Amino acid sequence: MAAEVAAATAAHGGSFSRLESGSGVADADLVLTIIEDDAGPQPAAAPAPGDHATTDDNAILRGGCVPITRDGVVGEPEAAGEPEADESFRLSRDDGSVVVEAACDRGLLYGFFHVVRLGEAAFSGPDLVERHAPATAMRMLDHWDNVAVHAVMGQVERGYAGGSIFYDDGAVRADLSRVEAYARLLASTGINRVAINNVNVHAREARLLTDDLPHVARIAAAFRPWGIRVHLSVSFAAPMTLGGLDTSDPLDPAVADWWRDAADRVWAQIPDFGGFVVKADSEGQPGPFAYGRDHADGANMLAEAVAPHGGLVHWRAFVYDHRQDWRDRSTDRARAAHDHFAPLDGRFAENVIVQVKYGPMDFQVREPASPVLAAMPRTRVALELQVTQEYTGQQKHAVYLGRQWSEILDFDFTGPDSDGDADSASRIPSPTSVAGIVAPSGGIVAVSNVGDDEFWTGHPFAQANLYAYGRLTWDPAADAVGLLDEWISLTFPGAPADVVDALHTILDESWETYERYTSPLGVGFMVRPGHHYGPDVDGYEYTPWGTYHFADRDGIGVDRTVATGTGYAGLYPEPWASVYESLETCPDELLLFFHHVPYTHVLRSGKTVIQHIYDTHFEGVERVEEFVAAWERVLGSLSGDAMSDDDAARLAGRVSERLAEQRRSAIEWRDQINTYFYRKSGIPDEQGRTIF
Ligand code: GCW
Repeated sequence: MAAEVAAATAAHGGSFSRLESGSGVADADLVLTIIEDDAGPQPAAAPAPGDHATTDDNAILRGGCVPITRDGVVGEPEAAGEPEADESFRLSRDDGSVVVEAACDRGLLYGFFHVVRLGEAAFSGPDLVERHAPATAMRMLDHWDNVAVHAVMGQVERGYAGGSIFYDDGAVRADLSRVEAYARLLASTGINRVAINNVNVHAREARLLTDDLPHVARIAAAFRPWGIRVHLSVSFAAPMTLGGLDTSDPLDPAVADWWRDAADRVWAQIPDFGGFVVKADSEGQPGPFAYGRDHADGANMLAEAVAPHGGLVHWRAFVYDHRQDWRDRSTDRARAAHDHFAPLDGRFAENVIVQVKYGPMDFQVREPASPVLAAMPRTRVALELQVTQEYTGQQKHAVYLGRQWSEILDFDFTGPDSDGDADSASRIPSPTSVAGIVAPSGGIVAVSNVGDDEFWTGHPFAQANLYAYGRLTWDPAADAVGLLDEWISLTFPGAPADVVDALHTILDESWETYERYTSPLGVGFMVRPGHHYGPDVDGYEYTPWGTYHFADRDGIGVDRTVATGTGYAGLYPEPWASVYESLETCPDELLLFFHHVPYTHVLRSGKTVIQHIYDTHFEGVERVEEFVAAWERVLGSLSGDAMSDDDAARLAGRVSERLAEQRRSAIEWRDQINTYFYRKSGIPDEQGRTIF
C-alpha cells in the first residue's frame, strides 16, 4: 500500500503523506489510487486517471476539487455562511472491491480514514453503496495553550498532558513535526477546525495576532493538508494593548478600523484562516460592557472585520458574575448565560457563532443541558464540550466521556417522551435535540486534552475521549460504546480478547463511576478551589464564584424552581420547565441541581437522598477497585505481535500509576463526602459501613 499512497501523496501536495503508517490494515488488502474526475479544478500535479491503478487494486479513491492548495491559495472563496467545501464521500463495495469517491479532496481524506477504520471488514460482506457526510460542517477543538508558561496555570490552562505542542520557550516551536502528526490524528477523527491559543488571552499570547503571524501561518500550513483550519483566540482589548488606542469600544470607528486592518493582515498571510474566538466580559477578560455596549455590539463589530474574508467569530456565552456575594440568594450563576444572551437573539451577524457550554454551570460531571441552546433560534449557536478533564479526574482518573456527550447531544428540548430522539439508523439528529439544533448552525466545539506528553493525553485512556469527541462531531448519533470499540481496535490492533474486555470493564461505565464517588445528584463542584482536583465540600461554599450546595443539618441542594427558588427551571421550554420544577418528575440525577430537599427525601429510585449518597460513594470505590483488578489481570497479555515489550511496559507503567491514583482519590472522595453528610445529618448508614 505504501507505494501507491506515496504516489498519490505527491499528486496531492503531501496531503496523504503519512496515511500509510499505523493504519492497521494489511498491505495486501488495501491498494489506494487517486483518480481525478471532472468536478472542480485539478491539482497542479494531478496524476492522469488510472495512473496508479494496478491490476490487483481492490480499493480506489476517486476525487477532484481541491479548493485550497498546500500554500493556502483558495480556489473558490467560500461565502460566509455557505456550507463548507464538500466533505462527503461515497463508499461502494462490489464483490470485495471497495471504491471511495468524493467531489473534493477532503471527502477523499475522510473516505480513506473510513476504510482504514473498518480494516478487513471494509472488504467483506454484501455489496453496498453508502454515502457518508458529516452531520455538521463545524467540528472544532479549542486549545487553552499559552505561549509563555503562566505563573498559576502553567503553560496549558487546565492541561493535564504536559506542555503545549505548539509553543515552547515563549515562542511558536521551530519544529512543528508533532503538530503535523497531530493534524493527521485529528483529521482521522473528523475534526476540521482548531483554535490554537487560550481563551484567556494574556499579554504575550495577544501578539499571536500581530508579531507572530508568520509563525501562526506555519502552524496553519501544518494543519492545512489535513483539511483543518486554524483560529485564534483574541483579546477584546487588543486595539488598546496592541494598537495603542485609548479605547476598545466596539462602536468607535477607530476600533473597528483597527480590527479590520488586523483581520486583513491575518488573511493576507493565511488565506484559509478560520476566524476569532472571544471570551469577553467573563472571569476578568475585557469586553464591551466597559463601554455600556452589549455582546451583540462587540461580536458584530468583529464579525464585520472578518466577513470580507469569509471568517467567523466564535463568541463564548460563558458569561457570569464571578464576584457575587454568597449571602445574596437571588443571584444564580446557572441563569447567567441565558439572562445575558437570550434577549440578544436575532441581533448577531450571520458569521457570529455563540458558543454555549453544554450545561449552565461549568463542565460538571452532571448538568442539565443549557437552556441557551434552545433559546436562540435566530442565532448560530455551537455546543461547547470539555475533552480536557478539568472536573472529571484531570486525566489521572480513567473517565470515558463519550457517554456523557451522547446524552447531551441526544437531549431533546421537546421533552422526554417525544419520539424526537436522535435516530441512529438515519444518522439525522432530531431537529429539536441539542445535536439537531447545533449541527446546521454553529456546530460542535470542545476544549482539547492534548499536550506534549508522550501519550498525547497524560492518561493513555484519555485518548479515547479525543477520538470519541471527533467521531461524535461527524456523527452525533454514533453509539458511544461502539466508538470505544473502534478506538480500542485502532489503538491496540490485534489485542487479545482479555485485554479488550479489560478496557471495556474499565471504560464503559467510567463516567457513571466517577459521578458515584464525587458530588452527588447533580449538585456539582465540591472540589478544591483553584486547581479543581480532589474533594472539598465547602471549598466554594462561601466564595464569589456562585457554585453552592447549601447543605445544612436538614438538607441539601439548590432551589432553582420558579415557585420558591431562582426561577432557573422556568428558562426551559415545556415540558422540561414543569418536569424540572416538580419534585415528582425531576430526574434523580439532577435532583439537587433543581431542588433543596431533606436528607430523608425519597428518590424515584426508592432510596433516601442520604442513603443514596452513602451507597453511591461505596459503590464508586468498589468499581474503581474492579478497574485496578481488571488491569492487573491483563498486564502479562499486553505485549505481542502488535506491541513491543518496551511499549507494553511503558503503557502498563503509566496506566497502573494512574489507576493507583484514581483509587486513592476515589477513597478520599468517598470518605470526605460520606463523613461530611453523616456529620451534617446525623443519619447513619443503613448498612453500618465505616464512616468517620
Ligand atoms: O472551567 C473554567 C475554567 C477556566 C476557564 C473557564 C472558561 C479558560 O476553570 O480555567 O478559563 O472555565 O471556560 O473560560
